[in-house]
Amino acid sequence: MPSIPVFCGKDCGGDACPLLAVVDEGHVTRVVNNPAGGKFLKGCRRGFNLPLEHYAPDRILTPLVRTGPRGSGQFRPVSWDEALSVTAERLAEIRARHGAAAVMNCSSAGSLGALHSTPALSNRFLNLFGGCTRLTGSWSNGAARFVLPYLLGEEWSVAGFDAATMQYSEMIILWGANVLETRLGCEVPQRVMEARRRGAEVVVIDPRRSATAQHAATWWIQCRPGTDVALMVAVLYVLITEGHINRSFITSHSVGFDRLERYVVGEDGGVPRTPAWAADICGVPAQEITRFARAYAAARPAMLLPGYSIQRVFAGEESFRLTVALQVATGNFGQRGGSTGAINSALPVPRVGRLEVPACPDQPVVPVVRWAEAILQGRDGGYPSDIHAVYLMGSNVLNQSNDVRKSAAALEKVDFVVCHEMFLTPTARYSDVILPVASALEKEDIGIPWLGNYLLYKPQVVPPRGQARNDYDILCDLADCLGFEPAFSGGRSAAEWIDHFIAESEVPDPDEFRRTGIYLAPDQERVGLADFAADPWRHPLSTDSGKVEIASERYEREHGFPAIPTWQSPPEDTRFPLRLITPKSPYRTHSQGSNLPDIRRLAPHALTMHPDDAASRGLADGDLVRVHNAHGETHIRVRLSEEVLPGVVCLLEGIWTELDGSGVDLAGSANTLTGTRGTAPAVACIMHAVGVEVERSAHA
Ligand SMILES: Nc1nc2c(c(=O)[nH]1)N[C@H]1C(S)=C(S)[C@@H](COP(=O)(O)OP(=O)(O)OC[C@H]3O[C@@H](n4cnc5c(=O)[nH]c(N)nc54)[C@H](O)[C@@H]3O)O[C@H]1N2
Ligand SMILES: Nc1nc2c(c(=O)[nH]1)N[C@H]1C(S)=C(S)[C@@H](COP(=O)(O)OP(=O)(O)OC[C@H]3O[C@@H](n4cnc5c(=O)[nH]c(N)nc54)[C@H](O)[C@@H]3O)O[C@H]1N2
Ligand SMILES: [Mo]
Repeated sequence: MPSIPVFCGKDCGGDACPLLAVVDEGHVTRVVNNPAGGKFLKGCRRGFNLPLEHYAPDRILTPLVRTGPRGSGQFRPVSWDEALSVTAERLAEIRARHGAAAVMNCSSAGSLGALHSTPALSNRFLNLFGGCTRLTGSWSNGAARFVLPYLLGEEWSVAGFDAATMQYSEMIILWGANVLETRLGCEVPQRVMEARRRGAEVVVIDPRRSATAQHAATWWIQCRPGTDVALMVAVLYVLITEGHINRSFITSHSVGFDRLERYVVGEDGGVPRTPAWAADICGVPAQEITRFARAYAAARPAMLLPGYSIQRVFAGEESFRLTVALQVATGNFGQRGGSTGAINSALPVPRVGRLEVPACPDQPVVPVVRWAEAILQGRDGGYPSDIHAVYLMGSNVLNQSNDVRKSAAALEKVDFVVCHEMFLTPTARYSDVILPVASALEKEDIGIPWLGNYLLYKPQVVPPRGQARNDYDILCDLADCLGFEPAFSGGRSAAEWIDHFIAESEVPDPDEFRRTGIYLAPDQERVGLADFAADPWRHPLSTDSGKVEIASERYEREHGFPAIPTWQSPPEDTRFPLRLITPKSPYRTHSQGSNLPDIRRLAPHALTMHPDDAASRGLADGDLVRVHNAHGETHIRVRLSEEVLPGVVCLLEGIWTELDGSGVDLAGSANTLTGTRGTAPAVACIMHAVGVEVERSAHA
C-alpha cells in the first residue's frame, strides 16, 4: 500500500509533524509517523486521527446559504457560483457604503503552511480588497510578545532553542508547559523523556497533574493558577539571599537587576518576598520553594521552558519578564542546555518562499480579545471603525474567544458574515454564507514548524470530498468576482506557488524533499542569543542599553507600569472563589474534533474538581453542576480527582458551545466563563485562573 508524506498544518504547537498517510484504493486507512523524521520528530494522536476528521459524516460538502436566524443552523445548499456571487456582492456593497474597514478579519490559524495559511491568505485577500479592520496581538502569547521586546529588543524573536539541545540540560523546568499533551514542537516530548532517562531533573510546575507531571516529571510542584509570579519572586529571594546568583553574568548581560533585587528583598519599602510570603499566595510550601531554588542554582545548565499558560492570566505580562530574569540571574541565559526563558519557539526557520501579504497603510486595528466589543461598541465606544461584515477563515472565534455570549451578540449585530469551514461549528452557524474547505489530506503544501530547523512537504493525498475546495482556490474565484484576481493569484495556481516556494528555498534536492516529505537543515542544535551570551560587547541586543533590560525605563514611560516585574494581586470576588483553568485537550486542536463522536469517546468532557471542594458543596462524582460567574454559566458533569489542587477546577477548552434561549451553555464550553477585559497593558486574553463558583445544576 502506498504511503504518502503528510502533515496536519494545524495551529497545535507542532503544526508540522512528519506523518505518513497509508492509502488503500484511494482511501486513507491510517496515518502514522514518517520514519524520515528519525527518532525524535514524531506526530501525536491528533495527527493519527486525521482520517476521522477527513471522513466525518458531518463534513460540509457543498456551499451553504443561511435560511433561518443566525445561530439556528438552518441553511440551504447552493452552487459555488451562487455562494461566491452573493459573497462578492455583499462585500462590495458594504465597502461602497461604509469603506473597506467596515469588514473585520476574524480569521485564525485553522490551516498553516507556506501557501494554505488562513492568516496569510485572509490578510492578502482583504488587503487587496481595500483593507479591513485587523486584529492584533495573539490568543496564544499576546502578553509575552508585548513585553519581551522591552527586555530583549528585536532579538526576542530569535531567543528560542532547538529541542536537541535539551540533551545537554541537567535540569529542565517546564513552567506551566504540558509538553507531552499541549504540544510546543513535535520533538520536545521525545527530548524531555530522553533527558529524564539519562537522569536529568525534570521539574513540572502546574496546578494540575498533567500528563507531563505524571510521566515526565521527576519533581512536580503544584502551584495555584495565576500565582507563578509570586513563586518566581520567592525563588529569586532564595537565590539572592543565599548568594547563588551569578553577579558577573548579571552585570555583563543586563541592566536593572539591582532594582529587582531591592524589590525582592523588601528594600523597596515593601515586605521581603520570602518563600513564606509566596507560600501563602501560591500554595507551595516554603521549604519546597527553597529546595527548588537551591536545586535550580546547583544545576548547570538548567533550561527553563515557560508554557504560554502562565501569561494567559491576570498581569500575565509579568511572568515572562521573570522567566528571563531567572535565567539571567542563574547564568543559564543563552547557554547550550540552558535557555533565555523567553518564547521557546522563537528561532528562524529554513529559507522557503511563502505567500506575501501586501502592506495596507493606516489599517484600523483592534486587540484580538476585544473583537466583539469593537463590533458592539464601534466608533461611539472609542473603537477605530464601525464593523458591518466579518470574514472568517480557519476560525471558530465564537467558541474560542473570551465571552461566548458577547461574541454571539457581535456576530448577530453585523450585516454579513462569511466563513470558510469544514464543519458547522458554533461560529459557522452564525454565518450567512459557508464555503466548504478541503481537509489537510486534500491539499499540497509546505509545512513550517513552530519550533525546529526543518521543513515538511505533502502532496494532495486524496481529492477533495464533495464540492470542497482549498482556501486559495476559493479566494482566487472570489477575487475574480471582485476584479482583483490577477493581483491576488500573481498568475499562479496553487501547484505553481508550491513549485515557486521550493525554488526559492534552501532545500538542496527538491525531488528528495518531495519524496521523503522532510528537509532537515544542517544545524539542529541552535541556541537562541548564544552570540550575545558569549560576547555581549560584540553582539549587543537592540535595547537602549544593548543588554537585557530587567528594569525597563521605556516600559515604565510608555505604559505607566513598574519598570521591573512585580507581583500584582488579582482582584478577588468572594462570590466566585474557585480558580478555573482551561487547558488544551490532547485529542483536539482547540475546538477541532469536538463534534466527532470517536474523539469525544476517548475522553468524556467534565469539570475536574478536588474531592474536598465537592464535599463542601455536597457534590458527588458525576453530578451535573452549574459553573458560573459574572460572564456566564455552563452546565456540565463534575469529575472528582486529586489531580487538581483544592480551590482549582479544570475545564478543557474547545468544546463547542450549545447556548439555550437564555444564553446559558449546556455543553461545558470554557469561554462561556471568560471575560474580554484582558491583561494590562498588553490587552492579552485571560483564560486561566478565572474566578467561578460551582453548585448542583437545577437541570439535573
Ligand atoms: N493538544 C494540543 N496542543 C496544543 C494546542 C491544542 O489545541 N491542542 N494548541 C497549541 C497552541 S495554539 C498554543 S498557543 C499552545 C498553548 O500552550 P499553553 O498555553 O502552554 O497551554 P495550556 O494547555 O493552556 O496550558 C499548559 C499547562 O499549564 C497549566 N496551567 C494552567 N494555568 C496555569 C498557571 O497559572 N500556572 C501554571 N504553572 N500552570 C498553569 C495547565 O494545567 C496545562 O497543563 O499549545 C499548542 N499545543
Ligand atoms: N478558554 C480557552 N480558550 C482558548 C484557549 C485556551 O487555552 N482556553 N486557547 C486560545 C488559543 S492559544 C488559540 S490559538 C485559539 C484558537 O482559536 P481558533 O483558531 O478559532 O481554534 P480552532 O478550534 O482550531 O478553529 C479553527 C477552525 O478552522 C477550521 N479549519 C480546519 N482546517 C481548515 C482549513 O484548511 N481551512 C479553513 N478555512 N478552516 C479550517 C476548523 O474546522 C476549525 O473550526 O483559541 C484560544 N481559546
Ligand atoms: Mo494558540
